[in-house]
Amino acid sequence: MADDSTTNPRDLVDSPVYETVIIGAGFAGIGTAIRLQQAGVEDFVLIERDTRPGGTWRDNTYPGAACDIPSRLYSFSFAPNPDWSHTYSGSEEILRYIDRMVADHDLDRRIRYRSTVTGVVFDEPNGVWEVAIAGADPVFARTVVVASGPLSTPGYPDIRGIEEFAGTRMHSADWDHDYDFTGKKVGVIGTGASAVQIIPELVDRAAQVSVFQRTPGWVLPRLNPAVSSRTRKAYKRIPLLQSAARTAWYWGHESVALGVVWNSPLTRVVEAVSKANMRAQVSDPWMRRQLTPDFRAGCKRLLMTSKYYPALQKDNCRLITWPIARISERGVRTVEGVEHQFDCLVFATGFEVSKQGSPIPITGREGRVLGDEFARGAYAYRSFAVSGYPNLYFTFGPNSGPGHSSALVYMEAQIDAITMAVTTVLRRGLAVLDVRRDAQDRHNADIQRRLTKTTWNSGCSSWYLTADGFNATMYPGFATQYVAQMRGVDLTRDFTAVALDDRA
Ligand code: N01
Repeated sequence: MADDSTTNPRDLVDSPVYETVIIGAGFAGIGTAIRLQQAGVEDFVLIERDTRPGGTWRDNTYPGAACDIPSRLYSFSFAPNPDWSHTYSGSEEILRYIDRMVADHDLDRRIRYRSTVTGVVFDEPNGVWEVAIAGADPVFARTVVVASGPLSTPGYPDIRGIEEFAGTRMHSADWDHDYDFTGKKVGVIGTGASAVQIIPELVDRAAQVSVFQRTPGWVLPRLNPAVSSRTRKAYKRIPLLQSAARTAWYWGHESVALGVVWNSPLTRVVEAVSKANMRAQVSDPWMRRQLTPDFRAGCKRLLMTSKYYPALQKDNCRLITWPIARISERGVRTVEGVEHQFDCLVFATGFEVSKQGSPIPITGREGRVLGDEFARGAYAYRSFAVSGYPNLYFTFGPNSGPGHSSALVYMEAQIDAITMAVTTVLRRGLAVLDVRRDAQDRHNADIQRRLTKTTWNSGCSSWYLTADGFNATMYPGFATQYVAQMRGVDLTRDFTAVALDDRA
C-alpha cells in the first residue's frame, strides 16, 4: 500500500475504500444508513450476514413474538408510521416497517447480504479499517459502524446433557416453523421476556406444556387495543397528531423510570401494582408463592403481558420450579429425581452477551484488541466511541440500554451522533477522529457512580451484569438525559483529530 499523507484513503489501497461500512442491517444499521444518506453521505455499504434485513425482528419469529413497547415509540421519529394496527406490534408488522424504510430510502442496493464480518482491523498507517468477511475479500472503510446488535447470538444454557436430547430442540431466536406442535409434549426452559410471549401460544397448540422456571419475574399487564381506522386516517392527515401521541408515550415511560431505573420508594409501588395484577390473575396461593419474585422490580427486565398467568393455569400447562439437574435423551431431569419426557424442548434462555459490544473481534491502534481491554467489562465514551479505535462507532455500545423506554429512542440519539462524526470527518478533511482517553474515563466514572443507585445493581443476576457484577449494559437515567448526553458529544473538545494533510 502506498503511504501518501495527502491522499484520500480511497487511493491508498488496491480495494475500494468506502466512506462508511455499517455492520448489520437491523434497526440500527438501517437507521444509520437513512441518516447518513439524508446528510449527503452516499459512499457506504451495509454488510449483513443474513439474506434479508430486519435483525432482531427477522430472527425472533417465535409464536407470539411482539414488542412490549408501544409502536408509536418503538419506531424512528424520522420515519413515522401512521398505519400501526395496534398499540403494541407483533414481529411481522415491525419487520414490514423495516422493509418499508429500506424500500422508501432505496437501501437494498447498498446491502451486501450473506456476508459475515469476521474481524475488523485498523490499518494505522493508512487510517482505514479493514473489514474481513468470511469467504470473501475484505472491504476497507474510513469509518466503521458496529450495528450488529447486543442480543444477536442465541444463548443455550450450560445444562449437563443438553446434547443428548433426542427430540426436537429449538431456541426462541431460531424457531422451527415447520414443526407441528399439535398433540406434542413440550418443555420450555426460561421465563424471561421471550418465554412469557411464547408460552401462551404453545399452550393453545400443544398437548402439554411444562414451564421450567428458575427465577420468577415481575409481571405488569399489557393490554393491546387495536388502532381504529379513523385514528389511522387522522394520523395520516395530521402528522402532528402522531408526534403528539409519541410524545405522550415518551413522557409516560419517563415517569415509569422513577420506579424502575432507580431503587427508590417508587420501586415498591411498581411491585405493589405487579402483586395486585398477580392476585387478580392467579387464584392458587401455591402458584402465587412460586411466581413471586425475590428481587427488586426492574433489576431484571419487567415482563409486560396479560396472557402469561392465564396460560400457566390452563389444564395442559405445568409450572415446574424444581431446579434442573440435567437434560437426558428423553427430556429434563429435575433435582428431586423426576424425569419429565418431551417431544420438543424450547430454549427461551436469552442470548450470548458479548463483552466487547459485538461478537466481532476488533483490533485498533497499536494492535490493541478490544475484547482484551474489555475483559473485566466494556466501557466507551458516551456509549458509542472507544479511545484507540478511531472512526469506529457502536450502536448499543456500553451502557446504552434503557430499562424503561424504547430502545429506538436511544438508538436514534446514537445514530445522530454517528452521523455528526462521519460528516465532520468529511467536512474537515480528517483522516482520524479518536476519542480522548480522559473524556472517556470521566464519562465512565460518572456512569458507574450513578449505576450504584439503580435497580440493576441491587442484587439480582441478569444479562445486564457480567459474572463479576459489572454493569456495562444499562444507562442509569432518563431517556431525556441519554438523548442530551448524545447531543452533547463534543468532537472538538473530547476527540483528537488528525487531518489528512497533517499525517506524518
Ligand atoms: O432472555 P432472558 P429473553 N436453567 O435472558 C432462564 C429482549 N426482549 O430472550 O432469570 C434454567 O431475559 C433465565 O432464568 P434466570 C429484552 O431486552 C425484548 O427472554 O437467569 N433457566 C430466564 O428466565 C430481554 O431482556 C422483547 O434465573 C435458565 C431465561 O432463561 C432480552 O431480549 C421481547 C438457565 C432467559 O431470559 C432477553 O430476553 C423479548 C438455566 N441454566 C425479549 N439459563 C420486547 O418485547 C437461563 N435460564 C422488546
